[in-house]
Amino acid sequence: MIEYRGDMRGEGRRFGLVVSRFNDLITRPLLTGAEDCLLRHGVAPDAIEAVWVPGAWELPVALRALATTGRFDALIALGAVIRGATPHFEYVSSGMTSGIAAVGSETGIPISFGVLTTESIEQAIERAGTKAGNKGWDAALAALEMVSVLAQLSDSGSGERA
Ligand code: INI
Repeated sequence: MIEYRGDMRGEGRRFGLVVSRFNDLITRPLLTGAEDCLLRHGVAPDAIEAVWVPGAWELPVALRALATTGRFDALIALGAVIRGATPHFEYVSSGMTSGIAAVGSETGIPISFGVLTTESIEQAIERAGTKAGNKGWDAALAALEMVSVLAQLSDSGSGERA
């Protein structure tokens, strides 16, 4: 069996992060976690670019703009959609998730999903660097792995053996 497994080495790789300003009490620590993860895995500081957008709804269009620059090996989406009491949550979350998935599949650039969708602010805080870890860090780790595994697949050629 031939297996491909990504590593987490970030040397020479470039990452674009798109982060939502809505709920920035939560999204700033997600960004800090993602950046910290990339730096600790060897990504150069000037190979990380972060773009702020107003809210999670705006993430897909900014991700698409970054994807089409050709500058990035992977992108990371960061945001926090908190349910509260209105149906707005459902519209924002479903538009944002399907939009992000479409950008990834249409451009072929891996996009890590570091957007919290929670019932409460407390649940979001738990996932932004407190007792449930930091989902920004986790999303960055997934991006590193995807870049590596896609590079291996593209190096693997047609599969024909001499
Ligand atoms: N944007 C978020 O990122 N999180 C939310 O919880 C949220 N809620 O609940 O309203 C939210 N709304 C704003 C939305 O993303 C857009 O920025 C806005 O509608 C302007 O297009």
